[in-house]
Amino acid sequence: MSDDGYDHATVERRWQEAWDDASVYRTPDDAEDPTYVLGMYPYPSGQLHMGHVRNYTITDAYARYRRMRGDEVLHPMGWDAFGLPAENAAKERDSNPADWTFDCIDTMKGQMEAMGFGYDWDREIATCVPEYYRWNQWLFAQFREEGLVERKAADINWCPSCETVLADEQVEGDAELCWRCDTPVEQRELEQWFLKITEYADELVDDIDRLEGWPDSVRQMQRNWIGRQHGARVEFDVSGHGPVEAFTTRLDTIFGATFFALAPDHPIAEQLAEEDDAVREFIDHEADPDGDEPNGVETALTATNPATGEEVPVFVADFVLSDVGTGALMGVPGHDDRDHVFAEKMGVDIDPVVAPSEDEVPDVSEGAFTEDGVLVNSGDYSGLASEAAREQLEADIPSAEHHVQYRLRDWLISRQRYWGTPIPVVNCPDCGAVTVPDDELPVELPEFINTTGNPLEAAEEWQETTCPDCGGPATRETDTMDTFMDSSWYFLRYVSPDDTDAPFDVDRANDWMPVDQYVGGIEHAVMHLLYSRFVTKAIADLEMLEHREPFENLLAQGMVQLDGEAMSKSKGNVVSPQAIVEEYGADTARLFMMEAAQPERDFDWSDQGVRSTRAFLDRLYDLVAAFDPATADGDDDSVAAYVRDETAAAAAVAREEYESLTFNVALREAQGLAKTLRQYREYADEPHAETFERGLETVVKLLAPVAPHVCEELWEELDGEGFVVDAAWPDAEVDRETAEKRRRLVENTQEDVRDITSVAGIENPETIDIVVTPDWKYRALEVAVESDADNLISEIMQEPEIREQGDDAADYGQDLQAEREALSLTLPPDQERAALDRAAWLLEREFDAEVRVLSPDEADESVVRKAEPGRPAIDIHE
Ligand code: ANZ
Ligand code: ZN
Repeated sequence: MSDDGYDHATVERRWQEAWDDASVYRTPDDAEDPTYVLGMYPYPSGQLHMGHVRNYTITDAYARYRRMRGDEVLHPMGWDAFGLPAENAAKERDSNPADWTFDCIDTMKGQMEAMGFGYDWDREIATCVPEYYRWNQWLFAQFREEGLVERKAADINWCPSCETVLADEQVEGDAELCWRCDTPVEQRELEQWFLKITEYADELVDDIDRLEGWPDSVRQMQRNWIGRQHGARVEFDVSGHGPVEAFTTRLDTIFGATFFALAPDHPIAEQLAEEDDAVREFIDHEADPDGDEPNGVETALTATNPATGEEVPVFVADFVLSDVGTGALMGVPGHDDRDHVFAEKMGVDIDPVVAPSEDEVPDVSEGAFTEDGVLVNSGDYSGLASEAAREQLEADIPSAEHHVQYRLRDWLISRQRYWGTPIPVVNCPDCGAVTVPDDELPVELPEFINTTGNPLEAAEEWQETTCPDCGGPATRETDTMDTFMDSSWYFLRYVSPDDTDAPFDVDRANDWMPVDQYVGGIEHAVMHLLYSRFVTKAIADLEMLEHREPFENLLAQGMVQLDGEAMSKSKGNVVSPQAIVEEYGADTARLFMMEAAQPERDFDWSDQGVRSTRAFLDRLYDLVAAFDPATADGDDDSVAAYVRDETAAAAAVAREEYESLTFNVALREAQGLAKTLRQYREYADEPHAETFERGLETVVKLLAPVAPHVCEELWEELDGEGFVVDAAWPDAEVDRETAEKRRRLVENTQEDVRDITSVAGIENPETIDIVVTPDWKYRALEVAVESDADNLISEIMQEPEIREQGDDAADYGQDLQAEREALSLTLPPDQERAALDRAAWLLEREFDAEVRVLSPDEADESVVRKAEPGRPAIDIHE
């Protein structure tokens, strides 16, 4: 027995080894349908940071909870091991990316083990080994066969410093800087490989509706990224050039189309630039597609508005984007904000053609009216509602055609880097780009060459090969794949990580997928999740998977901050998990994080908070260590009954909260119960052995998913069977609502006693009488809650037992009527009485007074009169 807590280093090491020896976290291949809990795998940067620790504690706690609920659980971990930082680090150190990466993995794996995360390490994967990336290549080949791969010249974002192509999301801010090195990004044209994610655009948007286990914010971000718009394509006749198509979502405004505008790289604009110096000058020097202000230049051309027959001016304008729609638009300054700004600048007519209502034509001289409404100044169409007008105009204008447009672009997967999956293609002078056949996969990376630019370009020997089709000399493709490819299906690989015949075992994947609970950072809300959804669907269409969505439930965890700012190396406000684990132990770090906030919320790191979490664990340890069931011979009295009630309530509430991953609330229950048990021991000297033991067991079980090591130690101390991580969740035959009513009753009563003693200036109360409500009042409340009559009083008075109370009943009826909106049923009087009886010791302890819980017939009428359901009358004597 001790009372200075526990030695975390010894305890944590001990149980990590014991779990390991017993292979506690292994998921057998023949598991039927394990609950699949997954944290987004990390990039092996070398150090686990607090964001990782939080992410993985969430999944770990949930996985452990599910295990205690009796589920088989799949909880794997792996490494997103390809990527630029390894290549850069290798260059700096003149080593190679593989060594650097595996060193980082070693370190981080050690740190994860020190945190006590319960992974099935037998299923560990690393994407940078040929055994993994060959399946990227295999999938690429399958997709190419299916027509989902395309090679085309494309304008790409090029970072001159990293000498690589960047995806749009790797270009940051208005200044367009490289996400890694902050160098301004340039545009270049290169032959690139694409995956045609746009073929799945409709399904990707439509299925978002079914992702009910995802946060709304993420669903909305996915919708916006895909950006599906319904509209029409319509032709304007451009002088000397013939019909030119424009895309519009607002065909209803066409009578107000007072100009026409072309993107600077529209073919007609490029042609004009040859003849017109002003256009040339604008395109070469003035156009700024990212600027806030729309700029443009008027051309000598005119366009015929097909609705009005009028000729309108044609501009080349930088706010018209070449890769949106057709690269041309009809300008409607009366109803589009940007067009309005542009028209004012260029002196173009601004006409209202849509109005809030027929007799309320808006003044659009100062700003556009952008909402739908009723058409005005629109010939035969005036008077139609916008929606109807769009349909009608689409039918009537010969060149108009319904068109659905997307913001989503095909996925550019080419990277001109070394440390990624080689794209399995051979370029043959005769046969073109030939896919490497299955039996020649994997195409392995050659030795790393330290050079500027793409090391694969320098690997000449590696490049030299023969064409799989004609056998003639050919060269290997030197592009590697975007690492988002690796992560777009890794969750399937965990199902059969050592499979040498296929990327994953099809039957098992059908049984085990989808991931039941996915957890990761909000920074992946768009790309990673969208690519994973796409690849899952594409794989399903290869008839390899029956599931079309990979992640059933998604939690985007909040950030760990310091003084309100995200922890980051560059800000120098990083708290190292390792230091915390050394000083306080992994359990403390885990528990502090989970109790500090709901997982979705950001929260501030607090040393004070960490210390008090550790102090709690020490007190709990001491409480358990000091308990000896052999000498505890307290009575099974009302106090014991109270403790049992609270034990059951805590288990029931915590269960619900674990279910919804609101660990902070669940943990509050465990801590509250621990406090109750401490108070019980102080109050009773010797507690009732069984009750106390059951209480301690429950606290330990409720904490075990979050603080597993110390709970394992305490479980052993309590002579629990096996590991606590395998123990069954305490079953609690109470419903939460009843438990909460009881708690509210007790708390309100405590509150009332405190108020009365302080208001009446009672310093040393001798007796506290608590008088429970008479039955008839409870009956009246029941009637009132159920009734929808206007007059509650007459409704209540229909009950004989109430009516016979006379004026008292009428008074109470009035009270009920007044509080009508807030009425809810309390515990029935017999339960109320029992609950108060059991809780009396809390008041006794607090006020050092005798506490009596009385029924109405045991008390003075004047006191009874004040008692109401849920609010007993209180009578204090000094
Ligand atoms: C006429 C019109 C009238 C439009 C109106 C809008 C409002 P949003 O604005 O996001 O809904 N557009 C078409 N092609 C474009 C291009 N290549 N570059 C830039 N803008 C282009 O997107 C749809 C609108 O974007 C289209 O509908 C078109 O302007 C503009 F009161 O046509 B609209
Ligand atoms: Zn060939």
